[in-house]
Amino acid sequence: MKEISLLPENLLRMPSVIAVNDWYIRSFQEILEFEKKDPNPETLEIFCSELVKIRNRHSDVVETMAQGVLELKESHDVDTHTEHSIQYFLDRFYMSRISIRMLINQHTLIFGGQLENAPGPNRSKYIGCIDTQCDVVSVIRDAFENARFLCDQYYLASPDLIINEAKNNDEEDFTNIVYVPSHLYHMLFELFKNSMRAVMEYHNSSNEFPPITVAVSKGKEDVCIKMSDLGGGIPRSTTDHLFKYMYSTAPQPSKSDAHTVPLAGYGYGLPISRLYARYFHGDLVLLSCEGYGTDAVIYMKALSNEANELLPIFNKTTSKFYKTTVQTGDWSNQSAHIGDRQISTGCKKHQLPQSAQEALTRAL
Ligand code: P4A
Repeated sequence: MKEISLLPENLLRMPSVIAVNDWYIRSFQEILEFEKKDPNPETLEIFCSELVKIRNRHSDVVETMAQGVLELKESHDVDTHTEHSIQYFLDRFYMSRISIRMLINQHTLIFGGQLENAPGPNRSKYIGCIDTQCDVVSVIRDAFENARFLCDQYYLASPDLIINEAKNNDEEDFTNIVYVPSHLYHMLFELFKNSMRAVMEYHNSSNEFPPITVAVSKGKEDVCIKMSDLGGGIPRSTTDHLFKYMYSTAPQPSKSDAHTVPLAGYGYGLPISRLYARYFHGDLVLLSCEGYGTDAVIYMKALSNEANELLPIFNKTTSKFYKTTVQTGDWSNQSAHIGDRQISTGCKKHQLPQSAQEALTRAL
């Protein structure tokens, strides 16, 4: 909530942003009520139901913030610094939201009165929403089938799926990991929709569609899921934009249109999917070859003890970020709009500006 107040003023005045801010104020007040209460069973039960109420109140935060950004775009010229602040803010804001909702889910599942969590022979493999034996391959199939359903509806055809399990040693169920299946599903569903859309549109004049290939591997450090399509790829200059909130903000298809554009890339699918991956110290990267196809890789920590949550913290550095102006470039291609290629994952003091880093990587 303190960070919301640091947002650019013109964004803070947008009706949707005011609405979101009000939800947080109300929920914070409701939670504070419990600070003074005696934690008897009755209070704990009310606490659970208050949490459910709060979860529901905040269920449309992502869409509503997107609406706020849209309102800003339509009423103002957005400069690079504002765009930068918005990217920085939304990454941190949505990451906090992922974390808070995870906590609420854990609490309501574990203390919500269900008996499934009882110990004993019927003990579930779940701890709250954490699956201690999350079967990666079945989540892949599930996400594929659901994306395929939308694809068939819209394009009347769809590519097949090929899964390669890259088993290097005798480990039996190496694709079972400790994970939150809904997070993995969210990322995979998003990537399948993108790949299907690219494949269907690139091959629209033929009636054969090359399959989407998914490789699953496990090393010492990571479990990797690589999704490859032959959908023609995207220009290198566009790849970064797909993770930008400002760039991805387009009017939402109306509810009645939603069924006609099921694979449309509206909304914040990719940036939020990458946050899900990063939340447990993994990552999501895109690598595209224009004229050929796109690879997307989801990295997840192979060891669950390395997969603790990654959270934004609010301190003096945070507010400095919103105040400082965008750095001037020191490369020949950056004289004018330097901010264009900068990504806002933080502002570590001794780091090169990201744009310079990327340019350097490219030059090498
Ligand atoms: N080619 N490759 C991709 C897209 C195109 C692609 C694409 C035209 C662009 C935007 C979009 C959906 C697809 C892909 C896989 C990906 C991402 C992009 O994971 O084949 O909607 C935003």
